[in-house]
This record gives sequence, C-alpha cells and structure tokens, in this order.
Amino acid sequence: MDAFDTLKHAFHARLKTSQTDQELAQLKADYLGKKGEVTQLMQVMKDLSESERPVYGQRVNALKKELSEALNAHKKALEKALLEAQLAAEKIDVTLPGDRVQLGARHILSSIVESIEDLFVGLGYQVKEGPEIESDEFNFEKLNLPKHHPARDMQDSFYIDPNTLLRTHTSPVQVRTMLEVGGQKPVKIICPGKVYRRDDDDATHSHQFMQIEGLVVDHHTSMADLKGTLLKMAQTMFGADRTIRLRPSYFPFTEPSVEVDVSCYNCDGAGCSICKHTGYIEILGAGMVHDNVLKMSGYDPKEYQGFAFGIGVERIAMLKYGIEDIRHFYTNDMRFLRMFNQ
Ligand code: FA5
Repeated sequence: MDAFDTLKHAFHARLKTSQTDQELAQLKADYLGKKGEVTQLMQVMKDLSESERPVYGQRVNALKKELSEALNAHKKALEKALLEAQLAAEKIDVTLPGDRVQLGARHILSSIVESIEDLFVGLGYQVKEGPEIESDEFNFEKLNLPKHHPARDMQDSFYIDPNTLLRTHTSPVQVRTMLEVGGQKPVKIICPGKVYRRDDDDATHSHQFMQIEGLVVDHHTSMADLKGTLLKMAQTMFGADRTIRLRPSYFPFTEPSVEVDVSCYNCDGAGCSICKHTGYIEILGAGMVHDNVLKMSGYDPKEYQGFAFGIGVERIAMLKYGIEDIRHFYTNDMRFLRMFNQ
C-alpha cells in the first residue's frame, strides 16, 4: 500500500465512527483543511520530476474529490437518520382516545351579579367598582359613622392599620362616586363586590361575602322611587308575582331606613318552612340617604335627595336555589358547582 491507500484507509475508518456534525467537521479539517493530510501530500510535488508531477497532481485531486464526496454522503445519511428518529419519536396515534377537556362555567354568584347588573343597566344605572382595601373615612366616617359610634359594632372589621381596613360593605363606593361628581350632578349606580367581616363562619355567615350596593341621587328622589325599584328587582329575581314589604330599621347612613322582605316564592305568602311561616323573606337593607352623608359628599340636601340599598348576594342565591349552607359557594366542590351549569 502506498501513502494514498494508507491515508484513504485511515480516513474511512474515522468516517465510519463519526456520528455528529462536530466529528465530521473535525474530520474534514484534518484531511481536507489547509493543513490537512491531503494538502500535505501536495507538498511532495516540488521533489518530483516534471513528468511525474501531472500524474501525481491528478491522483491528489482525485483523492480530494473522493474524500469530499464520501464526507458529504455520510453527512446526508446522518441527517436522514436523525430526521427519521425524530419523526418516529413525535408520531401521534390519532386512533387513541383523547384527554377530556373539563369545561368551566360561570360561578353561580357571578351569574346572579350579572343578572342584577343587566336589570339595572337596563334602568339606566352605571356599574361602579371600588377598592376592597378601604380607608376608615370612606367605609365609616363619611357614612355618618364617626370613630367610636356604637353602630360600628354592627360590622366587625378586619383592620390593617388604624385608618385602613378590608371594606365591610359596598357602601363606601357610594361615597367615592358622590365625591367624584363633587356633589353637583345626579348619580345612578350599582356596585357589586366582595366585602369582609370578622363574623364566625357558619351556615349563614361567611367572613368574606358579596354585596351589591345601589345608589340614586337626584332632585326629587323619593321613598316611592326606592320602593318601585326594589319591587322590580324582587320580581326579576324571584318571579313576576312577588310583592315586597318594607319594615322600619336602622342604618346610620340612611334615614328613614328599612329592611325589605319579599313575599315567599315557595308558598306565595301562605306560610311554609322557607319563610319560617311568616309569608315573607328578608332580602336587603335600604333607605333614603342621610342628610349628613349627602353633605359630607358635597351635596346640598335641599337640592338633592337619594336612596340606597345593599343586597347580600349569597343570601339571595341561597333563597333562590334552596342552598342550606353558605360555605358551599367557596369550597369549590365540583358536584355543587356543576348543578348550576347551564
Ligand atoms: C349593610 O351592609 C349596608 N351597607 C346595606 C345598606 C346599603 C343599607 C345602603 C342601607 C343603604 P347589612 O350589614 O345588613 O347592611 O348587610 C347587608 C346584607 O349583607 C345582609 O342583608 C346579608 O344578606 C349580607 N350579610 C351580612 N353579613 C353577612 C355575612 N357574614 N355573610 C354573608 N352575608 C352577610
């Protein structure tokens, strides 16, 4: 074997075991590069006679071509094998059964909030939101509940610092909205949202629950407007035949204040276990906005009057669907949540 055969033999031996692009690039450099083995063969030319040179030169070129073609062919074969392996790994068996995608649905509390929003937007109200972390000033003081007022005990609160708390009701959004318009324009809003109280959790109380606040401030707003609005809401939620009843009550921010009962949707007022044999079910608190509240938000009570109401959303849902424990809304038991999927 001459030097050509030895070189060829060694090249093919390495080519056979080269599996990566890197190995192939190195092999190419070692044999066909500037300082590669084949290039070095050329250096012998200067020691050859005139007649030997062309033949030698042709042999070197032929060798160069052969090695280069072998390299390319090997590279292509490697790429093909790699692609085939990748395709095999990514193969999908379309005949296998698919994974079932669990479809979500609206939470029942959201559905109730939306249906009440729809009703009031239809009556020309705006939907407003406010922060859940609220100042003592907006949650209490500007609602006619100065510090140390005994009625603050009606809403046991989570304080963050002496002037900041988790809002105990949605009523501070009333204050924020009235101040926004500077006591100069009528206001007609509803405000849904989460509220927080230090109540012990039981079947009818939760430390976090939802309320929807309603507020109308305008020239000549009366108790009759409040009653008509609440009747419409009760009929939308509990059926067109419902009637409502107002009972005197007390809230520091309304005067007069009322508790509102709806005639029992189950027994139509005759008396049953749902209405505790009274024929009526309590659904919300309401009243005419207190003069002090109007004044503190920049209104002149001689020019403007207002009415306001606050509904507990969970209690409405419990009544409407006969749910006995408020905690069902928050424990995310799929069997419970699915009952309301429409
Ligand atoms: C208020 O929060 C007043 N801001 C409502 C209001 C607004 C009156 C405007 C007048 C004018 P009250 O504390 O009664 O009122 O709460 C309103 C409703 O929230 C209750 O009727 C009840 O449905 C619900 N609620 C109160 N505490 C809880 C609780 N711990 N868990 C679930 N729901 C509750």
